[in-house]
Amino acid sequence: MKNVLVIGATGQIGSELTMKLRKTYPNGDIVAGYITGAEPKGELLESGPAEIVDITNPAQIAAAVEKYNIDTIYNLAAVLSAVAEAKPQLAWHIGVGGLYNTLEVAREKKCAVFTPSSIGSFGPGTPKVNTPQDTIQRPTTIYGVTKVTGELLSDYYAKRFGVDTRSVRFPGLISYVTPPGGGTTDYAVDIYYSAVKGEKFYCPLKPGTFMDMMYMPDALRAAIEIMEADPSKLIHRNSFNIASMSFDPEMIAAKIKEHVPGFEMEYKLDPLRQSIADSWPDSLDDTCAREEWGWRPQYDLEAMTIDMLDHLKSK
Ligand code: AKB
Repeated sequence: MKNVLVIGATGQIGSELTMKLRKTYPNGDIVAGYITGAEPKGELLESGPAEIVDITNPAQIAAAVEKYNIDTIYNLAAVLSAVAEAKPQLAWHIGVGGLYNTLEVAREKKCAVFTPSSIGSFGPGTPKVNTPQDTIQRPTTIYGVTKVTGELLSDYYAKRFGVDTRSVRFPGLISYVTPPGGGTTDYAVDIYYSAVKGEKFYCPLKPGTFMDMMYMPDALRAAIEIMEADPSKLIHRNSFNIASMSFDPEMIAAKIKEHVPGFEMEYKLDPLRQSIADSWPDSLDDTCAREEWGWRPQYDLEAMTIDMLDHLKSK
């Protein structure tokens, strides 16, 4: 990996991944692809090149790939699960149409492509606990439908055209840098902001709603390590289960209370988010990622909570 295009570089994952890629590959061009209205700012803008790359516009993707002699594309454009239910056509247009545009450019220009899948690619028929790598994927959300389609399309381009597509199924991602927008797992980010501001947190999900979650530094490392993995060891491609922690609202609230004793949480259910969360697994089995490319998480709930609270307090 030398010259990288990050599509969606100003989003929740992109803003941090672009910076990490720039530090990891200081001799390459790491291009921040953004859309009008979501321009890069500060360090992200100043530390490397940036181009307007709307994933629904194949000419813009191709122009950036050509201009910077790109060899790897990180496709991070997505409409998250809860917003996707309100805008299913847009979710498909970006999630599947955008991926198709990216894969076609990658086929012509011989780029590798990373497109994250999600725990949302599973559905109510999937085994809920320790969800295996290869299992039933019949999601009931449009977000999940786009993710399963993305996994299949990416595998197809690898098999049919030799495009080096690889990816992971991200759990809910937790970070103190760029807030997420419109996801089902977002409560696990918002809760830290409320705790640090000294506000009561109103939880949109009910007790006992378990989902896999991951601290952003682990997620960024996974995204780079899978693209650096020895291809001869990979049995799977799109997409690998990865996991680091699974908790419900009670557990994260109790952990925060250990560090912020006055913290309070009340339940104020959001039926849409609850129904989405109920259709997703409680925890994934990531044995294949561990065996095929050495995946190991570094943060558990305790380590993440300490780091999140420290950073948000100084923010
Ligand atoms: C969402 O909640 O939509 C995302 C995801 C789990 O993919 N964070």
